[in-house]
Amino acid sequence: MSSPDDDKQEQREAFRAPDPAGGPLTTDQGVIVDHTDDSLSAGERGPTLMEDFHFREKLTRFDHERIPERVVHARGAGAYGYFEPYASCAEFTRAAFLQDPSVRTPVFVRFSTVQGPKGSADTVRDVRGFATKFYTSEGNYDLVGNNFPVFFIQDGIKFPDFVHAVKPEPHNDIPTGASAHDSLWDFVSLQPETLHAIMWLMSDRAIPRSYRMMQGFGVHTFRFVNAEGKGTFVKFHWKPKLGVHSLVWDEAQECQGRDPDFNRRDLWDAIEAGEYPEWELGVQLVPEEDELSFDFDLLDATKIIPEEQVPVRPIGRMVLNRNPENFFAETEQVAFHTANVVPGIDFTNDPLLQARNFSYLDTQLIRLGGPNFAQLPVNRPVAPVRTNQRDGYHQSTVHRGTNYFPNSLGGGCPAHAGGDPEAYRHYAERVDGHKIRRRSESFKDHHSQAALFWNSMADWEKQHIVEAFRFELGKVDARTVRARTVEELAKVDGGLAAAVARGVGVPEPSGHGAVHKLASPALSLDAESLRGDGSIRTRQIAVLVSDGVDAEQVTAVREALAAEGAIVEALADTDGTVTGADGEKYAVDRALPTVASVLYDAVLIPGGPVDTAPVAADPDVMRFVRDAYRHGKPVGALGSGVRVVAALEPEGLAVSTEFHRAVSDRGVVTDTSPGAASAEFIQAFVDAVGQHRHWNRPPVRG
Ligand code: HDD
Repeated sequence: MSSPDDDKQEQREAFRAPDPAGGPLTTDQGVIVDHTDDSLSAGERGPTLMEDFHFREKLTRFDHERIPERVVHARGAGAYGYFEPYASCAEFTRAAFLQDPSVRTPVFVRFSTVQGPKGSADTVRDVRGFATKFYTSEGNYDLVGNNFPVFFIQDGIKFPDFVHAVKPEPHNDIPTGASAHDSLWDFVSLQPETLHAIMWLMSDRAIPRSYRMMQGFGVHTFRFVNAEGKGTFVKFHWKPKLGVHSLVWDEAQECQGRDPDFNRRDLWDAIEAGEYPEWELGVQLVPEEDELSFDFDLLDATKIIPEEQVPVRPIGRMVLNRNPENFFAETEQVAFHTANVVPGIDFTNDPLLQARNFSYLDTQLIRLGGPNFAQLPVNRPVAPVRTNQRDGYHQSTVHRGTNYFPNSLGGGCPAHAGGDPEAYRHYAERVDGHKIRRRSESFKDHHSQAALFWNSMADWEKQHIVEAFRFELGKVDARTVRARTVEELAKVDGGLAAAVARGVGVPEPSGHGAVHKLASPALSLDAESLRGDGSIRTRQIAVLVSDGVDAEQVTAVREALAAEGAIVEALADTDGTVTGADGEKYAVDRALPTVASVLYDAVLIPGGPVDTAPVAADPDVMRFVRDAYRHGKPVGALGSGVRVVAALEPEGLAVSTEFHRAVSDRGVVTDTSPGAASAEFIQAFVDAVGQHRHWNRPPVRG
């Protein structure tokens, strides 16, 4: 029996363009072209001729290469992979792809930022999209989620308002990819339902280290339906195997210049290197009878169900193992739609979800230029498609036979499934009520879960949140907007509001205490469950080398770190080689001026018998180490390399130069012994890298 995964592979082969090496260049009509560098002209210096069909076709095709970018989530990166369930979920859902652990369902995932255009930088402060298309045997299922579990508004009719507010200001199209401007904060300060998601936006969750290291959430409460027609409310969670890790704001901003493609490159490189990212799919299940037993409304997408209240139950895993072959054909043309569901998965009356069920199809029609986008290879289901839908722009299927139902001329086909248990049947929810344009009372508490998020943060996370608010509001020109936002924050937490007020020069609110007591420790990046397996696989480690370096030591350390799965690069003033202490040439991977500390997860300064004073004096090296330290990254130093780190002590960097012993202090791992690195040093450095960042350091100057 072939699995949907095999079917998708086969389909892909069928849609691949002919091998460019298989013959000469042709026109779109298949006519062989002998020359494509000069247009057809009347004489050597004469005008171009209209009859040059190759010229006209080439230019026309070029002029029409762009399609409208997505109105939101324009900037993205995607990859293929597969999903497999751990066990049958038949008790809750009849969805075929959640039944059999031996069946792999192919997927395509697109990660994205929201605000910025297609060419904007990756490491902006923003929500990240996490959209998954499952090509199941029963049709395509799209789980179109984000890396935050809550959204900014409760009803989709507000979406254009919210998006207009966060997008660049209409008069000057500023800022690109950023929320730090007047209109967003004006909206936020007047629309307190945004506050919970805003807390997430101000936290480090909004600047992920890697798409491979972020959680995903379906956000809405959906409904599972089993074969007996019994419904169960469900919230979806993706948890990355590598743990959840973030950048710091200063670093994220510098990354925007040093490598605007930081996140998409990271995803691409990891998959190319065979380091396939993996997520566990978990579900929070709520029996229908418990619908009204929470102190918030399950239909309100600005609320989470704390994990402590309803645990997340792991049900399967997803692995991304193949990069697209063509960005436009696949990542750009992929069309997600929340209403793409399969039997066993259904909607709830969440008004945000209901609006999305309209908006996604509508947006694809304009973006992909017509109704036939499901025929594009990346969107094409592996399940057979038989419809009476016909014609339209870009129709690429040659239909035969009748195109209406009922018919007798076509033998009554395609026939209704009738009582076929495989057919999709909407959950028979009982609904009755008056037509009203009014928000339910149960949606009216906007502050207690914003406070829950704040209360759940570690001290260092709270500090980052305060700094983020100060940065964002500090960029807002209208003082009234700053003040009104602080007033709203005072309803979340008095201490937070006061700290923000002090930073942005508006009056501190009177109350300074906690307003709400709720907390969910599982939300902190310090939570054990978000730390991953502690492995250092795919962490980028810079080794700063120079002439006189102990090359033997470097080679051994590199091998030890590579054995743990880290990616180690030797950096020096210039590319090429340095001359080791033994007189041998040692290869350099990159020249320091082409990179920066922000592109690495950790730095190591090896030793050498020569005096390292000249290295310490190198401003590039000092900046590299200082930045790594400031950003909480592990810093390792061996032998005389310790002196480089110690040179930064006057600026506030804490370093132990204890003699001839591996010492690990707040992620600074040193050993002044000359020669080979000890096993203790390697272990301490690996542990420090495995922790990702070290927040308990004194601040450095400079
Ligand atoms: Fe949306 C794209 C996620 C609310 C309307 N959305 C889009 C994408 C993601 C999300 C990940 C990009 C998909 C891709 O990679 O192609 N959106 C969300 C989440 C929401 C949400 C998690 C709240 C829980 N969205 C939302 C609302 C509306 C939209 C309330 C409109 C009523 N979203 C769209 C859209 C987009 C879109 C305009 C733009 C491009 C596209 O759909 O294909 O239709």
